[in-house]
Amino acid sequence: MTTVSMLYSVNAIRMGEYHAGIVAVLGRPNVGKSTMVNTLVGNKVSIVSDKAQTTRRRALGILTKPGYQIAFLDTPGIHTPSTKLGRALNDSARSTLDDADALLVVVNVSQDPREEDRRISAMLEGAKLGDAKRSTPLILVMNKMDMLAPADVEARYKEFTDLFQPQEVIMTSMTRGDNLAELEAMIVKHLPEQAPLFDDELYTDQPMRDLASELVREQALKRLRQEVPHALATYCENWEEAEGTTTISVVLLCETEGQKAILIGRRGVMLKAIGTDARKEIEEMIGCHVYLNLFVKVKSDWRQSDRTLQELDYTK
Ligand SMILES: Nc1nc2c(ncn2[C@@H]2O[C@H](COP(=O)(O)OP(=O)(O)O)[C@@H](O)[C@H]2O)c(=O)[nH]1
Ligand SMILES: [Mg+2]
Repeated sequence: MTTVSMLYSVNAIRMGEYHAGIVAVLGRPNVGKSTMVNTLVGNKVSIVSDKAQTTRRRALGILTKPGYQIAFLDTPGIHTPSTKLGRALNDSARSTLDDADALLVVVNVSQDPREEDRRISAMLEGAKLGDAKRSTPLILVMNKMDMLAPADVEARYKEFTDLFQPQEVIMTSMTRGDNLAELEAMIVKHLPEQAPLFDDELYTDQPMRDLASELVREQALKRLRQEVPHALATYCENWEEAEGTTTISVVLLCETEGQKAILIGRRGVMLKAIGTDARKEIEEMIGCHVYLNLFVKVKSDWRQSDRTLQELDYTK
């Protein structure tokens, strides 16, 4: 009895000062945006690879703690588009800004600011943001500190803060785990005082089918070189649950017969390896035995097809 009423009163006090909001995560490809969201949320919300254009849909990653809830909107990076897919990814990153309570701009400190960093800065200042939005707090996350020579810290700090004019700056290493708790506290400080926006059991807004097909793509990206990664899309075609086993069919869509041959590999070795590792990850995610079927399909120029981009949900 006593315990229950004590708990109740603690909650009641906290509710009054609960902080919650949506944080848009921006930055050019490969700087560590998805790694950051996954690490802070503690679950795989977005897949990670060393290839550009790995993140293709806006994904919400939700971190709920007793005093606060941070909903990260992980975006496809802003980059110079050469295909309709590229343009759709840019538009998706831009539209994220309107929904955000705070902006996190992630940069790779081991390199100086690039053209794509400047485009993001211009976009943040530019006409696309209404006056009201210009006051949205901006936190600059200088990531990959583990790769920066100490002698370059000062110069890099100046270059990036000059470019983005942030309210706050933090230097992190996602792979080493440096400054993650500090980053979390910094974000919370800028969130409005309000009740949680999402159920506390939810860590993402993505359907399980999409997460499963993304886990297949992640395993494929790990093993592919050059052209194929950009031409690869995955989608879940079927999902059936029966007696402790879930049967899932995922299609790997590519653009040429040559890419298909690479994806399948000699005597099917490549596809088998992708399937084995993806199945383990999916089993861990849904907590039951999985039977995973993979199919490779070819559709020439799907990245230029509005209809396919819509079907794949890459335009939202
Ligand atoms: N050395 C180093 N690598 C990192 C760090 N953060 C992320 N990475 C790596 O950078 C690559 C791109 O990461 P990802 O999160 O997919 O970047 P995104 O495109 O911005 O979402 C991956 O290979 C990550 O493992 C970091 O702090 N240090
Ligand atoms: Mg990403």
